[in-house]
Amino acid sequence: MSADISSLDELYAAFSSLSMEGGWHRVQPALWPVPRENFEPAQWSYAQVRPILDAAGRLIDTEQAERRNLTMTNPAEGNLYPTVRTLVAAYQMIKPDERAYAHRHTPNALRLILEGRGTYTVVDGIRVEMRPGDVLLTPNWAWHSHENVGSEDCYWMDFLDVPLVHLLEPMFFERHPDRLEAEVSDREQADGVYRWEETRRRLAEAPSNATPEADKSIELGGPALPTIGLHMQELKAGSRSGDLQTTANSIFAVVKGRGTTTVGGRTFDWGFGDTIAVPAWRPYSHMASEDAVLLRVTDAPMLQKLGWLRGNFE
Ligand code: GTQ
Ligand code: FE2
Repeated sequence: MSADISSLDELYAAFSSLSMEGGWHRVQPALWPVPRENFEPAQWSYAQVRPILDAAGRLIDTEQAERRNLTMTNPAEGNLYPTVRTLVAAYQMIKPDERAYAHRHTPNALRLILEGRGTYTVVDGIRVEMRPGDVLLTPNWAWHSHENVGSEDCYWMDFLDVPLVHLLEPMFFERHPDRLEAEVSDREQADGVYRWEETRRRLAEAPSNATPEADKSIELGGPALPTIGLHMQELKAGSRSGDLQTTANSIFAVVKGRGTTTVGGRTFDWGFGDTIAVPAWRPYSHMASEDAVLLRVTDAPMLQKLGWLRGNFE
């Protein structure tokens, strides 16, 4: 058989017929010198999204929608889902007397509450009120449901490592057989609950200028989830971060204040509730025009464990 191959054309035809490719013959190289710009810097404005969530609230009830969430799709050409390579962010809203029934999935999730009181999330039988500024974790395979027993619409942001699970394949998902967990107990504090009051207190006590990322930065958890790191970062009015670059993929959520982020040559003005996608290796910096707090959501813990975390900070 090999004796029949006497030209390059025959050689290429021979390995191509076996679903093989010559390393020297690839159309796209398999290795390149520095991270590619596969995802785009992007921003979502909460002021634009909120009325759309309200419209969804009128048109879609929680019986039809398991979750009334709007995911933020990175505008990179051909992309259908991720916000950055490994993470997806979404806005979610729930109205008084609505319930989002219990389910569990292998993707890890967390929520940052934006507005509304009287809404609770139940995570593995522990019921916790969700209040503005709180960050609440829903780890891999934990049952979770949400219920609004108050009188205000509740708005929050979700962050999940679903795109990472898509890449690695270990996806499992199931709805609770009884729709809701039977045994539920109320808690003010629990594992995976980072209250805004505690965050504020920790930021007030944190040292200034310990990182080029912000005036002050504290980590929630250590890390919060095996795949996701969380940092609350404070920039005082008029201050600017360093010029930052990292292999970690990041999503920033605006907890407080106003400012500007420059990412890969794009500049985004932001305010309360906005989201900024900072894909891997894109140079970025923040500037605050008012006292500001950003939540940085990243895949840094995973890159760190694997020896792939590089950059000019941390
Ligand atoms: O609230 O359980 O935005 O499972 C995406 C998937 C929220 C949730 C999302 C989810 C949830
Ligand atoms: Fe979920």
